[in-house]
Amino acid sequence: MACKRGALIVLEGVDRAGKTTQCKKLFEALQRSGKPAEMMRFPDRTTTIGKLISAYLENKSDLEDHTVHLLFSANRWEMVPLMKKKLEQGTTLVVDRYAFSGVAFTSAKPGFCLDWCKSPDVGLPQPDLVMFLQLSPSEAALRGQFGEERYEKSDFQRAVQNKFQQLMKDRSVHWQVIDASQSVEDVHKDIMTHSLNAINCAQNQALAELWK
Ligand code: ADP
Ligand code: FDM
Repeated sequence: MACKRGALIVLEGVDRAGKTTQCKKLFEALQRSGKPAEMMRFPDRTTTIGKLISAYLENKSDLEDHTVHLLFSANRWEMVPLMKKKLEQGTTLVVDRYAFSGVAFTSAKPGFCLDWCKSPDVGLPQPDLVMFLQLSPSEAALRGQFGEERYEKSDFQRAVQNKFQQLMKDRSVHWQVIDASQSVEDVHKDIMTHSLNAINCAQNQALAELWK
C-alpha cells in the first residue's frame, strides 16, 4: 500500500503573534508522538532568491514592489519539488508563513489588488490547514518593540491585518483562527488539536492546488 501522505500545516498571523514559537512547539510535539514532521519558513533566506529578499527586508537593498512580490513567490515555488516529495513520503510540514503573508503584505501597499497579488502563487500546494494566530496590536506591543526590518511599522501592520481578514473570507482555504493572546501552552493545545485532525484527514486525500 502506498504510504499515507503528510499534512501541509501553515501558521500565519501578525508580527509577534507567536508563529515561530508555536511552529517549533508543534514540530517538537509531533516528533515526540512519533509522527514524521519537518519545519519550514517563508521567506527561506538561505537560497539565492532568499538572500535577495533578506537584503531587501533588512533595508540593505531596494527592490521595486512588483519585483519583490514575485521573488517572494519564486522563493516558495523553488521549494515545491522538495515539499511534494516530503509530503508524499508521509512527512508533515509545519510552515511559518506562506502565500497568505505574500498577498497580505504586498496588497497592503498602495496600488496592489488582492487578485494580482494572488496570481503568482496560484497552483502552489494547498495547505490542509492554515491557522491564523489572532492578536490585537495592543497585545502585540506588550511582547516587545518592532525590530529594524522594512515592514515592522504599526500602520503598515494594521493594513496587513485587514488584508488577512479579507483573505480569511475565502472558503476554498481551510482557515482556523487561534486566540494567540492565551498562554504559550494553551495556544499550543489548540494548535495541536487542529493539527492532529488535519493530519488524519490529509492521509486519505490527494494534495490540492491553492486558489485553483
Ligand atoms: P512571531 O513569529 O509571530 O513574530 P514569536 O514566536 O517570535 O512571534 O514571538 C514573539 C515574542 O512573543 C517572543 O518574545 C515570544 O517569546 C513571545 N510570545 C510568543 N507567544 C507568546 C504568548 N502566547 N504569550 C506571551 N508571549 C509570547
Ligand atoms: N513577507 C513574507 C512578505 O512580504 N511576503 C511573503 O511572501 C512572505 C512569506 O517578510 F514582514 C514579509 C513578512 C515579514 C517578512 O519576516 C518576513 P520573518 O520575520 O522572517 O517572518
